[in-house]
Amino acid sequence: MSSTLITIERFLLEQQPHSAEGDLTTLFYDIALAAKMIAKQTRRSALLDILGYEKTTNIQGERQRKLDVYADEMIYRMNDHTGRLCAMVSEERDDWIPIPANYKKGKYVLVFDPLDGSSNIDTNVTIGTIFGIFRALDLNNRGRLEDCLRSGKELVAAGYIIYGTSTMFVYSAGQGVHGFTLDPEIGEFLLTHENMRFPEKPTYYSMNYGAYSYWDPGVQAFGDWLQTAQETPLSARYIGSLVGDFHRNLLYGGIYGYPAEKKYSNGKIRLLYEAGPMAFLAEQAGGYGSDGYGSLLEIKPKTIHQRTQVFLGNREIVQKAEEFIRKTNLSK
Ligand code: AHM
Ligand code: MG
Repeated sequence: MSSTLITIERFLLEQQPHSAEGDLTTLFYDIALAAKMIAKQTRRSALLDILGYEKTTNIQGERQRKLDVYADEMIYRMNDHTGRLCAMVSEERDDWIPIPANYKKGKYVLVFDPLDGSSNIDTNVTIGTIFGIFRALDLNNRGRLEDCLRSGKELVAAGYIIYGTSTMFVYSAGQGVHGFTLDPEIGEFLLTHENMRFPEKPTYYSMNYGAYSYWDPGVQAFGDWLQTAQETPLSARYIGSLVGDFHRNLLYGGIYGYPAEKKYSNGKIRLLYEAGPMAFLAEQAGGYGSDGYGSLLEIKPKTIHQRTQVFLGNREIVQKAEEFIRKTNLSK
């Protein structure tokens, strides 16, 4: 924990000059500003009668909540005209988003889930925003689908905003993971967690055991091992909010898993704008992200909303999941 007051802007400019050069820094400012607007609206959502469903359905076949739509709009509007991006992808929109022809285009691609874990909104439980930033493949183009369909290992930066008891902005530009907490009185994100690392000793496992009977046998064997075969048993914590579950496990050590199951035969989590950025952050914090067979960062999405099985957290435990899954496959 830092004892001096360092704003996110100052940190980027002074501590991370390599990532602070030009557009990337200002892109972070814009995302942080959108995050403040979303945080404000999230806190007041019940008062503003903003809860409940929109009439529209998103590409995932899920009814959109009003706050999802607001968050999507905020991030889009903060970034469409700045000249820093050439394309965006949002969980809430069917297609990739080009930059309007009347605006200058930039060299980065922003992919995001504006409000993840949104089934938690009505119950006042933690939700989050997830984002990833890629460099465009060809700077001469205004942005194309292929600039968006990228593997996690190509990420220049990634991060999340957690709307919990306080609002935090956690990001990595490839030089460690750093966390900033919003002081709502002054409206600034202040550095509170410099160089976050998974503690060596894990504390929690976070998977929905309600779906156990639908998991593959290898995942079931891993699930059993998590519950029984530990010297010091881990504790179960699952709130069904990837950002919240990941953040807690980053601070205390552990694993988050969303295995393939009956309803989501390829897993539920989206590769491009959820699993990829989280795996990037996990690796930057000394952990690992896997689809159960290998690194999530190696998988190139074929479609922007592609789903994947996911295991994220302390490297040894995630590798244990791979071990169980591999063993069961071989014995088939
Ligand atoms: P969403 O993108 O529709 O909000 O869904 C993603 C969320 C994750 O944050 C969370 O871990 C998972 O879905 C919870 O799903 P479930 O309720 O099936 O456990
Ligand atoms: Mg989501």
